[in-house]
Amino acid sequence: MSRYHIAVIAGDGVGPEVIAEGKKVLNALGSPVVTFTDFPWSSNFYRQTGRFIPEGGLDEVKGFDAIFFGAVGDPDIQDHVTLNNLILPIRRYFDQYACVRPAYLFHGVRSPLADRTGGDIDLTVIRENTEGEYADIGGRIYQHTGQEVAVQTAVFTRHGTERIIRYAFEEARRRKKKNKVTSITKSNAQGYSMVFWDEVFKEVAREYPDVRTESLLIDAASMDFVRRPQDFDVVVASNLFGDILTDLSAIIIGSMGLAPSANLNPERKAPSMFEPVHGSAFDLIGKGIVNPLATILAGAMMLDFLGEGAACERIYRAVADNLRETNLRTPDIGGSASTSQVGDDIARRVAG
Ligand code: GGG
Repeated sequence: MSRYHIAVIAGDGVGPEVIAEGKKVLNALGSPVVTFTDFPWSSNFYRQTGRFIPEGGLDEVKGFDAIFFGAVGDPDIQDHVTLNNLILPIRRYFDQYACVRPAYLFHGVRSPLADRTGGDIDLTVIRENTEGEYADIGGRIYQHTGQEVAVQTAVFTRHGTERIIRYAFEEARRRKKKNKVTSITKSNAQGYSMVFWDEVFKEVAREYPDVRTESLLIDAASMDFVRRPQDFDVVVASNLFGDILTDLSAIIIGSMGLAPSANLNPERKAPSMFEPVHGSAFDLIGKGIVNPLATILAGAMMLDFLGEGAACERIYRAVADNLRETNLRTPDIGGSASTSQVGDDIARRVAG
């Protein structure tokens, strides 16, 4: 029987609440056996120790099969501090360059878009996860004077751009759905980096003559996610554009609480990390009503990546059945159930 050792970083805000339900569902599987080791890395840990991740912490996590992550963000700490000291270093250290964010409109969930029903939206955004606009390069001078200057540099390497675009084409083949990749840039205004991205996209596309392609500007793509979401299959975008588009893809399938995310090191030289797309949601902390399904689905993605396709399928089916058959759901998708009631229902279905 397979046994997987998972490093758990519940993090901030509602992170511990959703992670508890994610673990509950993974434990309910029985097989494969998933064991958890909790790491307290978070904004509270930073307040206590002065660090988000202790010295040598990442090397400690390196030996695990995967990382299960909750959320990051704290009302009293600037967001760029939490991000740049917790989640971004993990993505970079383990070269988790492919951020995979599927968006599926489940039967029984209401999309805010008119006339869209279950299955109408089924796309996945592949977000470049280690460079682009999130490269921590820049500076400020003459702060708090009239001459103040701030510079932030986006980094697009051939290595990084080629590999994420290639990953997107492979994903289109793997999904066997519309067999299409849409590339997102802003190359009409960003004449260096994004024109470069467009060129690499065309080059890599030649290796995949069986896959249809489309290139859109981010502004047009945002409009089209609302106007014609059914036309998208795999969408590949830079770090920033992928981040923004996946809030949009989450809300058109009904809720941020339904959107899982995988930060993959596809070569498996280091652990990959699985988390909900949503953040720490300060307004929901401690109320017991945060939707755990994004985290539960992230757990399913984790099993799939570990080679446990059947276990992944059991969790997906349990979520789909819950949403189609019951109103046992949290308030963000029109129910009145608590976080743990939803987790209990999914766990019961998974245990079969
Ligand atoms: N669970 C994901 C999370 O906590 N996200 C907070 C956030 O703002 N993340 C930015 C990012 O994903 O790059």
